[in-house]
Amino acid sequence: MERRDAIADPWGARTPYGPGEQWPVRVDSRLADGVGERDVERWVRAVSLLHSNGDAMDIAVRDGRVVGVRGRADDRVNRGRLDPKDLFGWQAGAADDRLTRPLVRVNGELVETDWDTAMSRIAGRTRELLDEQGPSALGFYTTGQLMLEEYYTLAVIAHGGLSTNHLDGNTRMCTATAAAALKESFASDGQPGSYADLDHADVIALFGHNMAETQAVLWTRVLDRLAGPNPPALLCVDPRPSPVARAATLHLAPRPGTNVALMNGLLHEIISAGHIDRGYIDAHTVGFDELEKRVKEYPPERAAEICGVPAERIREAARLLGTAERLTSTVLQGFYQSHQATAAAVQVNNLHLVRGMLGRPGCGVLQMNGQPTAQNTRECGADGDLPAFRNWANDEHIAELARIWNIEPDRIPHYAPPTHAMQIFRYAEQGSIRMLWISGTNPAVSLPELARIRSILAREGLFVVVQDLFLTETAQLADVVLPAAAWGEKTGTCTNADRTVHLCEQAVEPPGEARSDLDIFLDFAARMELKDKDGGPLVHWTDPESAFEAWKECSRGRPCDYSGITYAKLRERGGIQWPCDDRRPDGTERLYAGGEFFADPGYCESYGRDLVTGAPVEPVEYRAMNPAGKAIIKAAAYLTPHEQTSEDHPLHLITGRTLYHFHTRTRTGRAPQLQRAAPDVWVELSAADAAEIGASEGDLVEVATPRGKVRAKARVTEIRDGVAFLPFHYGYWDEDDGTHRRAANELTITDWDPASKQPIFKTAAARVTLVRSEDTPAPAPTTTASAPLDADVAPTEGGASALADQRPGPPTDQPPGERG
Ligand SMILES: Nc1nc2c(c(=O)[nH]1)N[C@H]1C(S)=C(S)[C@@H](COP(=O)(O)OP(=O)(O)OC[C@H]3O[C@@H](n4cnc5c(=O)[nH]c(N)nc54)[C@H](O)[C@@H]3O)O[C@H]1N2
Ligand SMILES: Nc1nc2c(c(=O)[nH]1)N[C@H]1C(S)=C(S)[C@@H](COP(=O)(O)OP(=O)(O)OC[C@H]3O[C@@H](n4cnc5c(=O)[nH]c(N)nc54)[C@H](O)[C@@H]3O)O[C@H]1N2
Ligand SMILES: [Mo]
Repeated sequence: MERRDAIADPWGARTPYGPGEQWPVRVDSRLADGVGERDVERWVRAVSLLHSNGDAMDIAVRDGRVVGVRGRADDRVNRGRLDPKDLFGWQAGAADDRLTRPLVRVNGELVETDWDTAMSRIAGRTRELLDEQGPSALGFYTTGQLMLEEYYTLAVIAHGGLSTNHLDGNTRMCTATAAAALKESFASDGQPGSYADLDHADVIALFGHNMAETQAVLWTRVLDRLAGPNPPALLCVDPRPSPVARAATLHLAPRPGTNVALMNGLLHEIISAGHIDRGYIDAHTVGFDELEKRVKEYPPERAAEICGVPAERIREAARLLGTAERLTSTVLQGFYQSHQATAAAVQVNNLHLVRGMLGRPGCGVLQMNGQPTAQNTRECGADGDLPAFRNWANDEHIAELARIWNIEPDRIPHYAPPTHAMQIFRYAEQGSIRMLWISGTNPAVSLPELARIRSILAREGLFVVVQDLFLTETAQLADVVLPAAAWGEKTGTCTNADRTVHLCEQAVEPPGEARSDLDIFLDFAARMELKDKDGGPLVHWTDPESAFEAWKECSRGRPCDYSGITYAKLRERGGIQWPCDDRRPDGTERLYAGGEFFADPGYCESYGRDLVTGAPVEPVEYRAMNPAGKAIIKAAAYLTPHEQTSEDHPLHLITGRTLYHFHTRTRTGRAPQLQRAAPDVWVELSAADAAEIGASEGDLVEVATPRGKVRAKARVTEIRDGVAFLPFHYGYWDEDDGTHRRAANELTITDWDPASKQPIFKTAAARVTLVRSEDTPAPAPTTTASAPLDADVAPTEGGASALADQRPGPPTDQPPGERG
């Protein structure tokens, strides 16, 4: 057994392997100080909840408390590995400031109350609003961090019970573009590829995805391939010097917001060099001619000019992608959170379609998810879409759903596409949405343009319910706060970015009176007396397993078919990839083998949208364009970002993440090892841009956009000139000072991609000025994309409190009977 400082060495020891071999096992574990494996009373099956990778783990329990975690050697996703957030993040569950009782606002103050008072206040207000105005007064804003059973229950309540169209998730900020890009190209959500494609690929391309920091275990899989025989070539497209960029064979650092131009330049070269699969294109796709015509306008010199990348580098990248025999690509927020998000992500699908590289080992696209269960939000329809990838514009699909729920079809709103989150907040601002129920998300830190969000949440006349673990910035603005049970305190299923379904089981009791989100939604459904058309309860399940069984029926025959999965099977086998049914009892590694798609006009989830205006394509247009249900190649012209840099605001501001924190830090900020690794906000600047304002490492600067100002210490890095980067993890105030704001979203703009409606967190124009020189370095990690140029900055380390075990090789101490 080896120990490592998992803060200083987040990816751990290499276990090299070659193409087509199985990724070796390495079991990572971390127990509380003073606890040994012998002291653990029970290991309970779970899955990681601080990213979308879906790493399987066991929770160690002693005396009714969580005392540690261990990766599961037998699971297809991580083969035993855990990342630093998984190794230390569980400590937040036992934080002494967890919410333990409901709160209601009385004379302006939040005061403790009992469940009955809190829930009857919510049900009472709902009834009043339904009587006064009808369903359009009710909005629900949920998350990508609950469990499948919870989302499905919420979706049935909102769509089938209350008949409101105003239901969305924070997945709108996160992976709406993944869904939209898959719907554009394949007419349905559903990840084509599999993590196992990384075992086979000879070229791996990461588009706007800092996998090393955001799916750290998946990155160890890439590192292990790079360390093994016949390693793949790695292409990185990111303006920052991320660990991915440092490991890459080729790194392109485009100007933010120019991804479409870059992709068109790459496709121009690939098509003109004839690196395409004509047979595949003719047999399995529509739309190639338009793409060929469109990309003719983007010779490498033009793309180079727009993106600020040398034309020769674009040619090199095109050769790499064009001559790959097994290409695996991933796409994430560098593409998704910009003004042409869907158009850019679709070009990655096009790359795979023109090269015929789908549905075979090593030939996969991963339009990545971010949050642990964003996939379930989308499947269950808690993002406003209809459950099980049904098509809101297809009356047959509405009728089918109505049959499953035993209600009249007209109770399911489908007069227009579901209301997206940014529009829900707009309606709340205008006063037509009068109740907003927020679960598992902290919009007062994570939505764009916070000054506006604060004023909406504080509005007189908007009844705000917040369901969370902590009294977050958002909860502080609520009328009712409901204390939720956390990971480890409840049971349910979670599906990761490669369609792997895991069971995550309850290990300990929630603190105080906290309840699972499922129990809260079930209580609400009962109080509202939601009925089917025979007078029976609309929500007829009572616990996680019966909710899962109901969901299975809803998913039967659809692309995300769960009908062949049971809790017992998940306990026995670990992760299973959907679709899984009678015909495919072991699940499905890759979608679209043999060029079969879910795109038939009568079956598909979506007819697509216009990439420029976002207008939905009409059913008749779709039938005419794609009668045989092939994959759709959609071309796009590059459009300039909405907010341009200027003399006043000369820098491109991008925002994002660091390895050690998760989002608004409600959990990672309460894990001492993680908090110490990145204790406060910083801003990354290039040496030239820092010099321009007379700043150097650690100096205090102010970052300003037309929306607001933030103060942060400067970290000087190898970031592309002209670009500044702010992590968005830090809430309102500078903790030492209490006067200057520090949340990145004080600066971001209320604007979104027309097709996916995903907000633009990654292109704004900003001005950075020096506030004062300081002689301590920025509080930014040195192990990550924020690695300093200044060699004197002390390296990020966790020390004695951050040791974790790593055990290579097959596990000897995990007999099957012992597993959860
Ligand atoms: N440690 C950690 N891991 C996480 C999370 C977390 O908070 N912390 N959150 C999870 C969630 S919900 C998500 S959505 C994922 C997000 O995972 P990622 O998408 O990997 O993370 P980001 O930091 O948002 O953005 C990725 C990269 O996009 C680059 N970028 C910015 N603008 C552009 C551009 O115009 N073009 C290109 N090509 N690149 C650009 C940035 O420099 C950044 O390195 O991470 C998940 N995993
Ligand atoms: N500037 C900028 N802004 C961004 C992004 C960016 O890159 N830049 N990224 C966007 C993206 S991709 C995302 S995903 C969002 C994330 O933004 P948020 O969703 O707002 O971030 P979190 O901090 O994860 O908030 C989740 C909340 O749920 C609570 N919670 C955790 N588990 C449970 C549970 O089981 N039940 C309940 N009821 N509550 C629970 C947590 O305590 C926390 O308060 O931010 C978006 N905002
Ligand atoms: Mo996300």
